[in-house]
Amino acid sequence: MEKILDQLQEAIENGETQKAMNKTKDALNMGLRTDKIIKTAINPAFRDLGQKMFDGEIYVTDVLMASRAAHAAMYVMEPIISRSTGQTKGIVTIGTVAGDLHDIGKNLVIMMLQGSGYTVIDLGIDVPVEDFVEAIRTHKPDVLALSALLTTTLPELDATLEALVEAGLRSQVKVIVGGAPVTREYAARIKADAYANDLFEASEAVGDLVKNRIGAYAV
Ligand code: B1M
Repeated sequence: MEKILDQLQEAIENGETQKAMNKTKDALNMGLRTDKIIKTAINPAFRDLGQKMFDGEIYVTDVLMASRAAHAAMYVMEPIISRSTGQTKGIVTIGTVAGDLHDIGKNLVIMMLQGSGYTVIDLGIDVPVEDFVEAIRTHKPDVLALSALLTTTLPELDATLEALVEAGLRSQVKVIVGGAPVTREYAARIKADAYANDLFEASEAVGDLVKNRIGAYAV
């Protein structure tokens, strides 16, 4: 069982899209759960890639190829993760902050939220503060979910929360923040309502926020 996940991880790291899709299908056919596939093959692939990129062993183009292979694996799992429940549990507007092009983690969070029954409005990547503010006015979501993957784009989380206060919208929406460099302490400092470390925590935290509960992920 573990061998298939090693092979999937390797296929993603090598940017082998077709192989990544086939291995994901094989893993599902063997009865492996999507959360196990994500945690044991996809996440470690990006941990390795990140280290190799940091060490200068690979280039951005290699990471892009790997991203494509990971997207393909996610595409195979999407119908299982995003099984619609028919009725929406709440509306979540999500985006990656300005200056940041990373969206693999955000897209996993979206899949998880959709699979858990939320309506998700995805603003995409590199989203300016003003667009988040406008989206709150237009869509009136229950939750605003902000993703940041670079230490240099972390301040955009703070800037977005401040802009919501300035626009008089802060009390109308709960805000959850996440992404590799984000910590619970940082989330508390910028007065976000919740922080989540991964897609599973994000889904539980959004559940708490929508029900207006102070849950385990409140900051
Ligand atoms: Co980028 N990159 N990258 N990169 N990249 C990192 C983040 C980095 C850590 C790599 C490294 O140096 N070791 C580093 C950041 C260093 C830092 O800031 N401290 C880095 C850098 C430096 C850069 C560039 C500057 C490189 C360059 O050009 N010289 C550049 C910046 C571009 C930009 O954004 N302006 C860049 C570019 C890219 C690519 C475009 C090539 C590609 C992104 C492709 C894409 O996303 N479509 C890329 C990738 C893939 C990575 C790594 C290798 C992998 C990120 C990833 O997708 N992980 C990454 C290294 C690493 O993370 N180990 C790296 C897998 C994903 C499932 O995890 O995104 O963490 P993650 O999401 C998780 C959680 O964080 C959480 O849940 C997700 C699922 O469990 N989560 C949330 C995420 N958002 C959430 C929101 C929530 C809750 C939870 O609520 C709202």
